[in-house]
Order: sequence, then structure tokens, then C-alpha cells
Amino acid sequence: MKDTTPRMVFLKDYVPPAWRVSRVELDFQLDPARTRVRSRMSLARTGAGDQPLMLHGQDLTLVALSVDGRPLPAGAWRQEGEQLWVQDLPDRCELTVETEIHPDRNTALEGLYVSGGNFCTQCEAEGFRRITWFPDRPDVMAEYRVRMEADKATCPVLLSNGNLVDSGDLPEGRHYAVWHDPFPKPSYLFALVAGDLACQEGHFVTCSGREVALRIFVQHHNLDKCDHAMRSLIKAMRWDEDTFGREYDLDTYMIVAVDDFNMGAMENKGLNIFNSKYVLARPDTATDEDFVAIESVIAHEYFHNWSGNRVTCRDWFQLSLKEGLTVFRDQEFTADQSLRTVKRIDDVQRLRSLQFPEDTGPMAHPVRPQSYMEINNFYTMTVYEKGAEVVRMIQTLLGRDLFRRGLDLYFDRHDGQAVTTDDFLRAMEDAAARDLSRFRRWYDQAGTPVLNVTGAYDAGARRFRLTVRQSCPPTPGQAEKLPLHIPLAVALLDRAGREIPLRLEGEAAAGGGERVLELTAPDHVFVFEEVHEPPVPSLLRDFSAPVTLRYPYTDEELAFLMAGDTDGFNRWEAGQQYAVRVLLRLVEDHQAGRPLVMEPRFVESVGQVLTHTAVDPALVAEALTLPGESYLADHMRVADVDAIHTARQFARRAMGEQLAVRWRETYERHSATDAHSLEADAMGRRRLANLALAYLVAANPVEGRSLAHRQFRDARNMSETMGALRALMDCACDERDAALAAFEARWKDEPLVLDKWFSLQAASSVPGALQRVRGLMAHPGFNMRNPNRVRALIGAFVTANPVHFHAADGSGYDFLAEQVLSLDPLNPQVAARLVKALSRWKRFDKPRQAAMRAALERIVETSGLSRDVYEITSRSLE
Ligand code: B3K
Ligand code: ZN
Repeated sequence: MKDTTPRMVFLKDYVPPAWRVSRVELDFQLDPARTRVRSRMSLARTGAGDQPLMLHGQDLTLVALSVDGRPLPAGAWRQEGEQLWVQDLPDRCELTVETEIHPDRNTALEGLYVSGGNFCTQCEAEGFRRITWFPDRPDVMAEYRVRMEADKATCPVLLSNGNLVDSGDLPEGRHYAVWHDPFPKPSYLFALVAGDLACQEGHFVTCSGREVALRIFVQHHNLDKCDHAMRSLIKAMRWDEDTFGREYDLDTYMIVAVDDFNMGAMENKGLNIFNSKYVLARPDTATDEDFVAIESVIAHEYFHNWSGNRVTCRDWFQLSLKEGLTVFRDQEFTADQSLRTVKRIDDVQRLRSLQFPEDTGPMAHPVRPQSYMEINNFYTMTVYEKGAEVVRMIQTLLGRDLFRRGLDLYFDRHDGQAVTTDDFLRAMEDAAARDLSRFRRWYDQAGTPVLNVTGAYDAGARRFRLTVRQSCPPTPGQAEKLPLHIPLAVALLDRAGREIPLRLEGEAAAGGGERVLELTAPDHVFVFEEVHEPPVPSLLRDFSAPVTLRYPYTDEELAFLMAGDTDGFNRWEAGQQYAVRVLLRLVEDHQAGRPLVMEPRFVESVGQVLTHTAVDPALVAEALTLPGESYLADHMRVADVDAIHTARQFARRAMGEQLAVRWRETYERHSATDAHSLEADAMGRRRLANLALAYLVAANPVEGRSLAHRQFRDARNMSETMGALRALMDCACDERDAALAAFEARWKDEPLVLDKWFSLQAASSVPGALQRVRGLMAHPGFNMRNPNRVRALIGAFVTANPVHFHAADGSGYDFLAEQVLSLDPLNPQVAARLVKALSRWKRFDKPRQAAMRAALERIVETSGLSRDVYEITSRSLE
């Protein structure tokens, strides 16, 4: 059992390791029920003194312990929970530990476990300690040699990090393989795979002419779904050379897809292990979003080879050092493969709908947290997505060239080391000769900063004054906030929508039309000269900082920006702000019992976007998608999920009805797109056609449904199938039931496809959602031990079905508490993710608050909770 005593780990308590491990030799006798692991570590004391050696271990049966070949006497070591202390060791020695583990009983999916009959591992963050006793911390980097033995019939494939150096047959149907990884690495990057897998081969020639063998391993029946992953990997490798000068370093690069996996994928050196969701795709099984997600995750894990593996983290507080930087890199990669503005919009939407809420909840933490109870709880949107925004701001402040120079210096200076976010910033400062001391606060301060901006035009002096005040709301443990260094990209637009050349007071001549203003103090006033007419400011262009910006635009100004801002991101942003306003007015009307009326000017603005054939279809689709229900809820003092749902549905219907002719034209124009092209343009057309279909269904249920039914029946790929199903999902009708039944019959043996079917139903707003979800838990395709299934069904219900999850009778909350408690003993990581859906209870009305609290209390009072669930639940109740 995992030790569940609450403990806190603090960044301020960091001490370097007292012992180094230069080499490890691991020997695995693989057996699902009982695996023997022998580990021989070459140890050296790092400093003076006689500090004992400390090893981590969890759920291990210790079989033997010896030093330099001699068994350790009983008094020379002691075990306290998950720590083992060895006293009086010579300054240099070889320590051998033998343990026994039970992969087939490992449902937590950390350490060595069995998935689909194959062995695989997951060691980040602290999973290696479930394999053997070891200083399981990222600043202990060692060279690994791994020997494994297994049954040849069930495990013909034996893999580990690095290069294969030996293999052969053994008596009794067993065989062995030996792998050596020449790059010293922390234990969290260790990986082992053994099983019966098929392999797709590819190859890559690096910029210096080295040949790299690429191998993707999957279960045999999935071999026809690997082409896209292979193409994505090759693209990513080329792109990282071209864009950041990063070359791959081993002779092979392997990816293994497994069905049971807690997260998306893992960047183990030379042997990535992936959730099969981010590898497998065929046009009939995967949507365009799936194809894009696969390309991006494959790239992300590949990019970690430099940002994470060659240069790694000193301790887990530095997690964003590798994650924020690597997310930034994968975002840039995707932007280069598609439409940059669309990618930026998608990323900002993700940040605002998932990270901003984190910043206002009980788990709010800085990009570099100062403490944790369970590190697995800190693989968060803040560490990943806000971390990426922080890196992006550095690029904005330094400019692309200096940023690139800074990155080169960082990789060069720290290759082979375990370092900190401060080291990263120092490399940037040194390369660019800039002082980023105030900027550093982004790493230490939690919360989403707010920029209150006002503008005043002085016609006589032809001046425009922009006043900017920054503030940041308090977060748990951080009542007072300091001003941050914020890049604010701005332009001033004249009546014709042109950028006015910018000249700040005191400057000799006007520069270009866009400027990055640097905020460092609580208040700033910027005076622009020679402004010949009252301008409309375009602020925070391309979302130049992860902040909330408030400017008192009129509706007319928003409509103007929506139609013609020269910054593509801000065109979308103006439309969103306008939509939020219109929808919140509808919410108020609904709450006050007034009849709902759609604002004609808004519909007109939307209609104009729809007629703009020159704009990319994907951008049109972005612009015409109304803000989501939870994003709207974040704009209310007390979230009213029912009123929001009603208002949004009303707006969709009104927009559908009033623009029906144009939706119809749009649908017809774009639904004829080449069915198999994965070019950005084709994907954009499909997205827009599906959006048009959804509006047509909202506007005219009878006609719309038959259109959707036809699309479902004639679908040429999964994007068309899902577009039709999504359009039907919120109406209780025969077409919906028939389509769901047909989908299930066709895909019941493809778990990843069936997940879509689970999610659609879990997120549907038609009455009886909870009953359906409960019913689906008994479906033969559902399995509580599989994280993808849990997320597809239970996860989708609690995150994507606000009306039913927040049902006034509290039934959704009771259901979640029940599921968390039954999942926690099996898989704490996944259980802890689910419980977060209850954490922002303060956002709701009193009766819901009480019901959510009661659910949290029921969880926290249960004995034997994992640290993962305990931390989130108890902090939510504070
Ligand atoms: N580094 C892994 C995440 C590990 C999560 C551990 N709970 C995947 C990634 O970010 O690339
Ligand atoms: Zn990552």
C-alpha cells in the first residue's frame, strides 16, 4: 500500500543528494504475477560527512541487499515507510538490491504494470520507486544497462532505453535482451516494455547525416493505424532541427502504444510510451481533432528529448522548466503546420477555460509551486499551459532572434544537467543582455493578473492616452501580489481599420503600427502623439500575456474590431467578448423572467463574418462558435448553469434561424470537401460544415435532423460521423437513437472509438443523463480500470455536462463522490483528477455549495484515501 500519511514537500527544503549513482545495472526476470528485479548501483558520496544513503521504495518486497558483494548486516540499514536508509557505506561502493513486484496487480499504472497482456512502465514522477529501491529524484542521473528475461512466446519483443547490445535464447522457452543507454538520465525517464507487439518501421536522416531507425510498436490488430503517427514523428524531428537546431542523438527512436495509461504519453529516453489514443488513427476511426492531437503529442514527447531529457529538472518544483518549454515548442510546431491564428485561438481558449479557473480555485499555484503533498497533482494546466505562456512572453520581450540565442545557450550550458527555472532565465538574460528579475515573479506568483485599461482622446492635441493598471487577485497563501513584467502588444486603428503609426510622447519619429508596451509597475500611462482621429485600440494582440484585459468598448467598437482588426486573434477575441456580453444579457433576462430577444446587431455582425468568403473556413468557424457554458459561468458572480444553458441554446437557435439561408449555403459549400485530405484548409472546411449543420439543427429541428441523419449515413470519415452525431446529441429524437445504435454496432470492438460514443452520451443535455451514465457503466465496453474509459464516461459527465452534473438535487455530486471512492483504491491519479470537478464549489448558489461540500466531506472522511485524492479534497474544503 502507498503511504497515505499527509506529508508536505517544500521547495525551500531542497538539498542536493548526498550520494551520486554513476551507473545502474538492472536485471528483470519478468513474470506478470511475480517479477524479480536486481539492481546494482555504482555509488559515490558527493560531499564530506557521513550522511547515510537514502533510497525510495513503494509496494516492494525486499529480497536481498548487499554491498560490494557482501550481504548487508541487519543493523546497517533501516526502513521507515517509503524510505530505506543505509549507514556506514564506503565512499565508493556497489550496492545490490533485489526486490519482488507484482505487475499484474498494479492498477495504479505507475511503475511496472501489465496492459493488454504486455509489460510496460510509467516512472514519472515517482514510479521508479515501485520497481526497485533507488534515489528516485531527478537530480540523480545515471547510466543504465538493462537486462531482461521473459517467456519468448508471450513476450517476443523486449525493449528498454538506448541501444540493444545483446539478445539470445534461454532454456525453457525464455529469452533475454540487454539494452544500454549511454546518456545519463534520472530514474523517471527509465522505461521497459515486453510483450507481443507489431512494429511499423520508418527512418530519418538527421541534419548531420546520421541514420535513425524509427519504430512504432502496437498490438497486432492496430498496425493499420500507425501511418499518421510515423509521419508526425518525422515532421517533428525535421522541424526541431530547422527551427531550434536540435538534432536527435540515439540510433533508434521507439514509440510503444498501450491502452491503459494515466496520461497522454511519456518521453522516456529513446522509448516513448504512449496512450494508444495519441498514436492510433485511420480516417474512419479518428476525427480531424484526433489527427491534430496525435501530431502534437508525438511532437511534444519528441521535443522533450532536448527540453526535459538532455537538460532535465533538478527537482519536481521545476516541472514547468521542461513542460512549459515543451508545450511552447509543440504549440509553435502545430502553428507552423496549420493556421497560426487558429492554433493561437485554440490554445488561448484552452488556457482560459481550464487554467484561469485553476487560478481562482483552491488548488491555485504558481508555475513553480512552493509546496506539494503529491507531485502527481501538479501536472496541471498552470505548470503546462501557463508555463508555456510565460516562455512565449520571454520570446515576445526578447524578440525571436535573441530568444533563440538564449535557448541555444541554455541547451549548451546545461546539457547533461538537472537544473532550475532560474538557470533557464539566466541563460535568456545572458544571451539577450536583459534583466528579467521582475519577470521572474511569473514563476512564483499564482493567479491571473487583471489589466484595467482606459483610453482618452484629446482632439485638440491629437493625442491618445492609454492608462493601464495591473492587479492580481489573492490566491491561497498569497494575499498580496507584486506587479509583474507584462508585454502588452497594442495598435491603434483608424476609422478605416488601418493601423495608425505609433509615436509615444518623447519619441522622435513614429514606428510601425504595432508596439509591445512593457508594464512593470502597478500603473502606467502611455501617450501616443499625432493621432489624427479618435482611434479604436486593439489591445493584448495575439494574446501577448496570460491576463484578463478589461477595456470599456462599446458594442459598436467590438463589432468594428470583429470585422476588421488587423490582428487575426483580436478579431476573434472581439467577437467572443461581444458574444459573452450578449449571452450574459440573455442570462439576466431569463433570471428576471423577461422574454428572450436576440440582439439584431450581434446577429448582423455574425452574418457578415459568415459571408466573408475570403477568410479561412477554420477562422470563420472559430468566430462563429459561441463561448462555452463554463467560460460564461466564469463571468458570473454566482454561476447559474441552468440559465446559461437556456440562454446559450436560445442564442444558437436564434442565430440558426435568422441566418438559416447562409448556414445552408455554408454547409453545402464546405461539406463537399475532399474527404481524406488532412491539409489545414480541408480540416477547416469540415469544421465549418459541421458547425453550420449544428446551427441548422438548432434552427429547424425537423429539417436539420434529417440533414444530420443523412450526413451520418453517408459519412466518409470520422469527422463527418462525429459532426452529425454532435448535432443530434442534444435533442431526444429517433434520429439520435438510431445513429447511436448504429455507431455502437459498428465500433463495439474498437475501444478508442467507443469512447467517443460514451462521451457523447455523457455530455448530452437531454433529460436522464445521469441514469444513462450509470447504465453505461454496466456496458461490456466500460472498464473502471482503464483511464480512457473512465475519462470518456465519468470524466465527460462531470466536466462537459454542467446542467446534469450540477443538478439541483445534488445527484451529480453524490455520483461523483461514489465513483471517486471506488476508483481511488485502484488508481489514485485518475481519481484525483475527477475530484477536481468539486473543488470550485464556492462559485455556485448556497444549496449547491452545501451539496458539493457534503460530497467532498464524504470523500475526505473516508479512511485509507490516497495522498492524491486527500490533497485535492482537503484543500478544496479549506
Ligand atoms: N512528462 C509526462 C507526464 C508525466 C505525468 C506523471 N503523472 C508527459 C508529458 O508531459 O510529456
Ligand atoms: Zn511534457
